[in-house]
Amino acid sequence: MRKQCEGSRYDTTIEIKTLNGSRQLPPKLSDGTLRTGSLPGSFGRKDRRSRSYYRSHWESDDALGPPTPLTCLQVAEPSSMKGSTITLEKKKERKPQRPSSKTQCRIMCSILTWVALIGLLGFTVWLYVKLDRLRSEKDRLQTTVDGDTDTLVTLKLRTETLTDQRKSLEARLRDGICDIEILQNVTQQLKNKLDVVSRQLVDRDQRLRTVEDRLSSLQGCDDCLLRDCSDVRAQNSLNGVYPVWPKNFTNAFYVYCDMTTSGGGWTVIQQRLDGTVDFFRNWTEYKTGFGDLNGEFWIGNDNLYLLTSQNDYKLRVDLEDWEGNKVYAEYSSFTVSSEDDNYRLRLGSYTGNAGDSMTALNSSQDMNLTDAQFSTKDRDNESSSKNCAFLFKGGWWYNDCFQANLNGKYYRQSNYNSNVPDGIIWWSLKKSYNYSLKRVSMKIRPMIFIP
Ligand SMILES: [Ca+2]
Repeated sequence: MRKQCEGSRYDTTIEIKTLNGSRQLPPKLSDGTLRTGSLPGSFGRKDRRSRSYYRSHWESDDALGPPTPLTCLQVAEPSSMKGSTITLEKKKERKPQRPSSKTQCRIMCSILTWVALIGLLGFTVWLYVKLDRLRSEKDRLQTTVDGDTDTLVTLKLRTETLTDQRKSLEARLRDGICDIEILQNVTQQLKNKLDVVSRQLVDRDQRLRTVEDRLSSLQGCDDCLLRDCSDVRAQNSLNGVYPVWPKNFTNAFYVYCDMTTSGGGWTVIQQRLDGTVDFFRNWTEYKTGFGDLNGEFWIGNDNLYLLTSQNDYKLRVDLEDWEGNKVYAEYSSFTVSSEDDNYRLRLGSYTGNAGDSMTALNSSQDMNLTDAQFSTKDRDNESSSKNCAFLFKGGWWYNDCFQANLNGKYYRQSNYNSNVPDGIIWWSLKKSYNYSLKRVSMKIRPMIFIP
């Protein structure tokens, strides 16, 4: 074989002759291609004019015209055929022979092979499609599983949070139950106390009604009215709160009566016991009175005026120090003027064992409280350049300023620390302004009272 390309010439001369010696075109087959037969160099290629034809007419017959240029030929060229003359003979037509059984077998095998290959290919395609679907399904399931996993994680976190909240609520519930039990106990205690107070109020109301009935029965009997505790003493010897009806006063008011001290019949006008009542008050409060008649109180300057203006009274001051010593001071007369005169104080002569801290004379300062007017932190009626009531935290008959400060600040100890002597002081007892007394009471009784 040799390769022949376009434009080249063959080095052999090939003649094509028919049996009668004339030149003829190579016979054509039914499909239009040349029958090459034993022609050497046959391509076995179906063409309307075979390349053998062109080759045989290349030099022998220019009248046929130039052949169509070849592009590239594969030519079988046995060496024995160089320079030889190929004679094409017309052969008798013979009936087409049936393919042998071997050929048929080959064809069948080829067909079966192809069918098998096609089937295999189809099966492969089916498997590929099936596999692709399975992969898609796997991806979908994986996505679902991933989503479910995220949901499970979220639910787990949510469950943990809810568990914590439940524990917290349980703890709060336990605390709330404890609080409720405590509140129930407190409520029960308050209820018990309320019952006690209610019974006391009922008892007091009964006593008040009894007294009011008695007062009503005494209407029109001027001498029958209870003017003060000395009148009450004639009928009742128990310490306690009683109503009194001073002369020239249209209403009764309650006072605490001391029925035991020195024959009793004392109308208590002031009492300090434990510091539960604040005595650093203004003018109005001292005018009307304040505190608890069964505890610490000031009777009120208006009431003092009403009482002391109806009779001649004496004053008794009982004192108790922190060592338990009890002393007293009495003044033979005691009167308080009206508010128009700022409740001016007038005192008689002193007797007792506490010392005189209300009328004693002092060489450097005027400490005699006789003729002193009452002063409070908001009403300065004393002669001092200072505001004694404000400075020493009380309402009192200050002068310049005092030796007695029985409405001063209550200290829960004898010797107190303060920049000024503002305690409950009776100077003549301790000869000191730094000793605050434990208990004090002031009380009045008619001079003519006979125990
Ligand atoms: Ca003053």
